[in-house]
Amino acid sequence: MGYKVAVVGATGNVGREMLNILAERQFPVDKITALASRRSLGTEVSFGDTTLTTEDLEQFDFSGWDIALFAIGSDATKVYAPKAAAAGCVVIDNSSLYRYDPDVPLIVPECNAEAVEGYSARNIIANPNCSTAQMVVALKPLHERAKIKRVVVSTYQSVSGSGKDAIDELWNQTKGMYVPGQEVEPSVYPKQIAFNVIPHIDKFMEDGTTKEEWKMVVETKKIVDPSIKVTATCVRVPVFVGHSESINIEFEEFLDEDEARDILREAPGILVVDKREDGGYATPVESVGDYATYISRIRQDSTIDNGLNLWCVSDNLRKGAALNAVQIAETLINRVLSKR
Ligand code: 11C
Repeated sequence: MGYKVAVVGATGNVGREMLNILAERQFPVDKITALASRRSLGTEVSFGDTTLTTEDLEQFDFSGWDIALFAIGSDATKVYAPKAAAAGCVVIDNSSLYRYDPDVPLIVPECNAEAVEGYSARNIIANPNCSTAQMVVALKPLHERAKIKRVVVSTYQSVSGSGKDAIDELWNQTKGMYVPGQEVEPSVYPKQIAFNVIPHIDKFMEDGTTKEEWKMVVETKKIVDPSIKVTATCVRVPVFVGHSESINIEFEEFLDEDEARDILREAPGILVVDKREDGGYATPVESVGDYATYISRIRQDSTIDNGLNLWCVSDNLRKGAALNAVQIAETLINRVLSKR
């Protein structure tokens, strides 16, 4: 049996990846539509070997549609997600709008697939922030073995996390460095991103952290365990696609680095690349276009009793957004819709 699936925001970076991944994974689709704002109306997007012409989101009637994958900003989501949900279509939302709503499950299927059953309270399921998604895939299997007390994470996040204009800004600013008169002033970012790093993602909170850092704290608690303490520093780096994270973990119990490596090798969604030699680790360039979250540099932290360090890399447009959303849709089908 197939399903009627709408991709909302189909012309954006994440929307296009959603269509690619639905096709790649042979998602059971009976009918598919690509929806976009008036501005992008009529744009053609690929779905496997076929081409879809975008339809007008504003006019669209979601009645009779099973699943809508939303990849638009929070403001537009606030208007259209409740419309879709009220029409009986389950919304899987990539924005941050509903993530912290207690009636909306926030899901990374490798960690808390069972939470999908809570979808019916609002007919909405939330997809986490990209930097959280890849981290919790690594934390969950380790937490099950040795109970995590505290995580200290620093991120190295690619510009694709800020959308197409940011990709253009990095590209044009980099080229402009070498061409007199073609220098590109910062516009998407508050400082130069080419050949630089910026310790600031999303808006500042009152306590001096940023919203991106806050999201990593709150979302990890909701997805894995509210008892885990997380402190984060989120940094933008001049990389097009692929977020990296340096993660320091303190456990309740001792966990040997070799055992941790074995646990992660067996864990769903993870590929361990961890040879202690030149190039024996993953970098964001290698993660592009992949489903896996790569884990490298697994090692004991000898400054505390029960500590480990690791390096975590993933394609932020895939596991951090589109892939996770499609995996949620698959989980919804397997655990709920197919049983009706
Ligand atoms: C970034 N993590 O890299 C952000 C993008 O809450 O879904 C995704 C923001 C979000 O800028």
